[in-house]
Amino acid sequence: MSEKYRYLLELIESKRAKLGIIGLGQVGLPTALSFADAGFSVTGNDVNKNLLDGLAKGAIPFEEEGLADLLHKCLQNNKFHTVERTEELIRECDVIIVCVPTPLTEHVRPDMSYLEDIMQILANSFLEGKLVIIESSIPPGTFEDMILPHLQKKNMLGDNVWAAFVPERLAPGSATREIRTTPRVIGFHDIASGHLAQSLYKKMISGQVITTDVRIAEISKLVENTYRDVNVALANEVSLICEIYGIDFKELQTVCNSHPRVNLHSAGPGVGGPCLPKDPYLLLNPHGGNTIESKIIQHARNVNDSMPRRVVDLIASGLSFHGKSLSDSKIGIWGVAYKANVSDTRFSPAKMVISELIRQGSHVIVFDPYTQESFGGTKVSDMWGAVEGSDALVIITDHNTFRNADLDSIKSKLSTPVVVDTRRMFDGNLARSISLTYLAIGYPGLRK
Ligand code: SAJ
Repeated sequence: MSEKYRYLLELIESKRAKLGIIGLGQVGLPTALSFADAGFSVTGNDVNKNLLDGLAKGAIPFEEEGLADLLHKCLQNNKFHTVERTEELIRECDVIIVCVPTPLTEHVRPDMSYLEDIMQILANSFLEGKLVIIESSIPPGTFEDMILPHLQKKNMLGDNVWAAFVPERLAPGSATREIRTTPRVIGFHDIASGHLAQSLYKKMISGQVITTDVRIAEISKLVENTYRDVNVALANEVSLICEIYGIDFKELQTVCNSHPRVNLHSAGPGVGGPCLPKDPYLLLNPHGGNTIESKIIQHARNVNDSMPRRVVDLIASGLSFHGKSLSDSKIGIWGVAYKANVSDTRFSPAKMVISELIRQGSHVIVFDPYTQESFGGTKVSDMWGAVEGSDALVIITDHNTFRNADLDSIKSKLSTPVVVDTRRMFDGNLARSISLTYLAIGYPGLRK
């Protein structure tokens, strides 16, 4: 191994290596602060200058348990700072970790523009002696056919520059905890890069570090989220079958999951967030290749995308039970975030539900304790403001805030006693026993 390699390894081992994180979103920021907390000096950079200004003042841009405390700590002990120019970060740092988004285009194809912009800057930078890590999710083939050619423009991989793909595995909402304990996958092309990346991540995480070929690492990331998406789709489809049989999906789930090899997921209003609705499409669209056909993966996407329509149908049937329709009703919504206790509303099923209700003429009142987003509904700042005088209360996100709400209070405040509980937060039997018109995904329908 070269002198430069040994020098960089020693910097990493002694935590004297300077780390630079490009992209300070829901992956980059927890990653930056966790490495800083582990003892490294970390520099962050993002195209969003307001975000950088806020971070310098200790403000975190999204809801994430423990992140604000971590930021304050890392600012106080001078382990974390930001720079406005990506070139400056690259110049300053020994290890560069890229955490920019790879979303979808409007044609449901991977949008690689953010990553390509960063790779252009890296290709034109002095990279000798540096390790570059890609954490962004990427279509299979991207590392070898796009990332490496950029990094090797002026350098030689494994000789004077090193690179690895280390897919992020952060679950929003428990990111600061899980980042240290979830096993990490290190994908590499040359052994020296794999070794450097492994020694770096072992300094920050207590979980297992798994090393593998870079192509396996690329595909594993996408398959993990596709696995979850397909399983949620199965749960959603089974919930519709339960409605036909007139049985309770939740009870069925408990019974089935007593089998040691069954893990029936939870049915709900649909699948949102920055990962699950997107990664199946990255999996099926290899870098520079044709779209791969997969009936099961595409069907799962379609099932999950169809669930918000099912929610609107449930609301309509609850109202019609009381002789009302969507167009003459006021509807209160609890929760617009894509899942419990986060502020993220990307791809949230709430968007389609609220838009469709508004399109059909409903007056929609929205409460979510974590976000100002209301998808066109009228935002209220108190959860009971969405219930008072409404013809239906619809729970879309199972935030803890709603967990202890009392069904009697809900009933007394509603104008028409309809509750549509897409997350099964409440006991349906109890709700119906106090004459609430209770409807839920995978729950027996109403009888006149
Ligand atoms: N959902 C259901 N039923 C379920 C589970 C989830 O309807 O049984 C819905 C949620 O309500 C939400 C969506 O699916 O709308 C996604 O939520 P999630 O908790 O499954 O996942 P994310 O998107 O927050 O995080 C996922 C995680 N991946 C896996 O669990 C395989 C996380 O570990 C990844 O790091 C993250 O994607 C990512 O960044 O890729």
